[in-house]
Amino acid sequence: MNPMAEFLDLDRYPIDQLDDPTRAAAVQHARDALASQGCAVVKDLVRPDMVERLNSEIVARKHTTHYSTQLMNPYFHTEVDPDFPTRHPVNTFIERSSGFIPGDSWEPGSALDTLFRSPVVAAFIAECLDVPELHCYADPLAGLTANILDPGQQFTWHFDTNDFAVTVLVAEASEGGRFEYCPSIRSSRDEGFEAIQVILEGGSDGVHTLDLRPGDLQIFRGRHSLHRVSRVGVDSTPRHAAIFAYTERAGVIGRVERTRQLFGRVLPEHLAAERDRVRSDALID
Ligand SMILES: O=C(O)CCC(=O)C(=O)O
Ligand SMILES: [Fe+2]
Repeated sequence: MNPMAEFLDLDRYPIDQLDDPTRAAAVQHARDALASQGCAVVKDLVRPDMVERLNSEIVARKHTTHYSTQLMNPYFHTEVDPDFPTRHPVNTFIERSSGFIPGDSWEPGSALDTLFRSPVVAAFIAECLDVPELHCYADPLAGLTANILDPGQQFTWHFDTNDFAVTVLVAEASEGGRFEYCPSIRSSRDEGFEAIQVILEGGSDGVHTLDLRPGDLQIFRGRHSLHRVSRVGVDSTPRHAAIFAYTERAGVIGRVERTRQLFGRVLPEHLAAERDRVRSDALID
């Protein structure tokens, strides 16, 4: 039996059986959703008892969460840029008040780390994204994280630096804490500032709200799709999401500035990687 059987509903999604037509159908379903929405959800992939276990692991490490409350623009910047008008996405700052449990909080052998490092899971996600192979993001802090939104917190509108993110919702908020996104609001050739500003000022045209439940796996292309997690109600239960970061190339590591912002510290690996960095596009960040 595949060791992942304890973690995943392999009856419904036999992702360990490369030739199984049910697996092929799940891949096709995800590819279609990614092509049309930039977002795919594999419903109930993680078994309910495993979701409970993952949540206990998160709760046990919650004291290591790095919370940062700041006003930021969609590019994670916090300072006014005088080269842009006042009413412009670059100069529109909204509260982000969530936190991350960092990668070095999970010891090898923990359930969350095992799921993240499962070759069966990575190969399935690679196929869904139609890329030859995926490697676990080598960043020691940002590779495997849990995004924590406690009552009253929100993760405002932003773009991800990575081309895609993989999320498993582990505990949902009883009020608020919904994942909302605007597919392809910018592209590598067009910043889409006007449309972005409309959303930042409260517009809802083109905003999708995801029906995400604990145990669902979400694959999201967040480089071009503005997205947020809406405010968790003050009387709500907290929202916990495991975030698995993968890269197409092996050995990729995060930026120093962003790492400090998200985790409050950097490791020597980050400083070394900063020296020989190659960017894939020219978008602001
Ligand atoms: O918690 C989530 O569902 C995703 C949060 C997010 O957008 C991010 O961490 O970049
Ligand atoms: Fe994001």
